Amino acid sequence: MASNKKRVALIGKIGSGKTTLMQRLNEEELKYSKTQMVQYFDDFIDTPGEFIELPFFSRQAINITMDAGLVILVNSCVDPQNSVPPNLIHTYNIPALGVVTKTDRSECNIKRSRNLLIYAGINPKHIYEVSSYTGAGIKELEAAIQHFMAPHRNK
Ligand SMILES: Nc1nc2c(ncn2[C@@H]2O[C@H](COP(=O)(O)OP(=O)(O)O)[C@@H](O)[C@H]2O)c(=O)[nH]1
Ligand SMILES: [Mg+2]
Repeated sequence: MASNKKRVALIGKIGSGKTTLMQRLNEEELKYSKTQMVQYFDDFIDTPGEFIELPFFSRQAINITMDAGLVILVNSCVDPQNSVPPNLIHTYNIPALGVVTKTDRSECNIKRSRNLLIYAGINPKHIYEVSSYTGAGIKELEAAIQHFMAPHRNK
């Protein structure tokens, strides 16, 4: 039977680096534009930050997992402000990874990001630290994505 769960859903606050990360994982040219709606790609679902910041969108935020085999919660290490509710990730009944982005920035606080991801329900063993600009940590993240997505993509 064909699987509907072929995609990786990216969630996280506005400006956390979801779209840029997706472009890096897709090896696209990096260009900035704010994600205004849920966008489906071959391998990814990109979502606007409002999804997790505004309770109004929480149902749509759950719906995306109908089409995703993995959810990635993105947190920028230069953002001191948390906006993710505790244990948010447990509302998704699919595997989840946490990704700390922008590790190339000098004011980066990785420990704070890790704590916020754990607070959101991410398993500390499933947190990856990356820079979409330099490519640092991207290989390790790709391997983890492949691990979780292989069963869905081979169907
Ligand atoms: N220094 C740095 N900036 C980044 C990185 N990833 C994203 N950005 C910048 O952060 C801003 C928001 O990124 P974007 O991907 O649009 O965030 P989104 O709202 O979560 O989709 C943009 O100006 C990006 O160029 C990164 O790894 N390093
Ligand atoms: Mg975006």
